[in-house]
Amino acid sequence: MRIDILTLFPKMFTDFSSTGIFQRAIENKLVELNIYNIRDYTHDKHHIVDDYPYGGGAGMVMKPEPIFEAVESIMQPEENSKKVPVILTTPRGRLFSQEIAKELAQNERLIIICGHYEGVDERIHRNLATDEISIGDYVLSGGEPAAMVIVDAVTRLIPGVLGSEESAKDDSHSAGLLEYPQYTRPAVFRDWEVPEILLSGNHGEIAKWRREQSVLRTAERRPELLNRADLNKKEIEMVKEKYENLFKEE
Ligand code: 6GU
Repeated sequence: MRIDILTLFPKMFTDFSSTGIFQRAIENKLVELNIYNIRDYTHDKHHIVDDYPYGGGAGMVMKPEPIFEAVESIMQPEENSKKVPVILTTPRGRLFSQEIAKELAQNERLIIICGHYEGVDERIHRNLATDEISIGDYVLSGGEPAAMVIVDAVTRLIPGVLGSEESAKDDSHSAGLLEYPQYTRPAVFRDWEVPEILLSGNHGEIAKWRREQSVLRTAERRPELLNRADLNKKEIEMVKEKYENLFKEE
């Protein structure tokens, strides 16, 4: 997958792309990450990328010309450029999720424009972006951290990016449930013991315990996720039972 990021702060991406799974994914040619400085697509002496909002008000607005020019120039050699999603990171976008990550991972190319919270000219929203994504209900001063979140979540879904030992299939959210507790050695640390079942070697029982832990943890912390999770009758009973018990103790 080729990912092109348009930003006013290209330096923010240097460590990001040269660390951990990206470095390996890039070396193995599974991912190509290109960072473009929007300022390089201006033609005036001062390389101006923002301007005052028409109608007045606080803050500056990102100008349309350099962003349109940047997107059009990096799409240039591509015959199927109409199929390349152009994602604008913005707090008013659709809320990012594992589902959206899976959807984006199907593409051969992605273009991500890092917006800034004062806003980008509406013509970028309407006539250039094909998708608008927010990573949560809070305000960031720029879309760069959001772009990193999207790129991280998407690239780890590309076949071959994760080694088998890092398999993504048990991760929190992949089955609509939070992840079960993980332990490593030592078996006893400061009097805190690893649950006995994990030392038993009984893989069937371990899998059962983990699933149960995932369900209970999700019920406790993110009950709204349970509606869409695939629970069987026994699991639904278990959640109800535990919740009743919790209420009784209080
Ligand atoms: Cl994508 N951008 C900004 N500026 N703030 C955000 C966001 C994005 N998602 C949540 N808050």
